[in-house]
Amino acid sequence: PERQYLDLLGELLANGDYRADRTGVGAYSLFGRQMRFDLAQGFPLLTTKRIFFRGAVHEMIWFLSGDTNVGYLRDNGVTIWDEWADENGELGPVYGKQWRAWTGPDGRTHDQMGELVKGIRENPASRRLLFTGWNVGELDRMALPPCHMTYQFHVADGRLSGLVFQRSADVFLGLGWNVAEAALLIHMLAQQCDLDVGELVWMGGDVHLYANHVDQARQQLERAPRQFPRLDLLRRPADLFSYAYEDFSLAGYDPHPAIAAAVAV
Ligand code: THF
Repeated sequence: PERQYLDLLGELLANGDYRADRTGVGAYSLFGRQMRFDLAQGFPLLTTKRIFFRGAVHEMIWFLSGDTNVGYLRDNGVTIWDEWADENGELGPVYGKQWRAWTGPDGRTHDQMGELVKGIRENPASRRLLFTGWNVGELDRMALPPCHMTYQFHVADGRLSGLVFQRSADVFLGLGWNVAEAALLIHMLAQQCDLDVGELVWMGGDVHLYANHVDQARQQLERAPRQFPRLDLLRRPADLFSYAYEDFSLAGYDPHPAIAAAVAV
């Protein structure tokens, strides 16, 4: 299963189209790729380099809380959003705001995540089980427009599957996190809706390898993937917004060492 990710890295090295990008770093880019992970077979956390799982859990809890200030993350030792925050730690109306309190034209707010849980429970055959962070009218106030911008869910045979559309994917640094967090969300939603986990379908638009990650990518490709770990939820919280870091238990995660790389801002 990790092979899909490694193949994508290899394809970027071989065929990525080089361009000067917004950040000034430069990147090799491909357009339109898909990966699929059967979550019943394991939790898709890369093993060819260690992914900071605790950080990913905290980021997802933070999104779900509706928070858009990096204070919570910093308090928990997660610094991944610091580069984009203003002097007060604010990021503008990014993910958490749109997921939990999208403001409509009449000024009413919409809790997309609350509605999603209700939708999965009450109308599992619906083709509208989705949420999006791409609020066009507020993009200019966001520190960064959402990368993993739209999620859709599907129930079949008692299993919950999820699809994420990511318009822009930093394949070496961010993608391992993005996949893990989408998988976490499916596990939480499935638990809350009394379903088993199904598939995670990841779809990328502009899929890229930053020029200063090329050596790291080659190093990672020399490593043999190991078995994915298993995720256990140790408690069933009252709702989707009451999970704590301690509720997530990873069994059998035996990755190769982390590989340091600079993030393009
Ligand atoms: N911008 C860019 N250029 N890449 C991204 O992946 C990205 N994001 C978020 C917003 N903008 C982005 C921020 N998420 C790391 C991980 C996730 C990030 C940003 C940075 C990172 O540096 N990870 C390192 C070290 C982690 C640590 O130990 O603190 C790693 O090795 O994984 C993607 O959504």
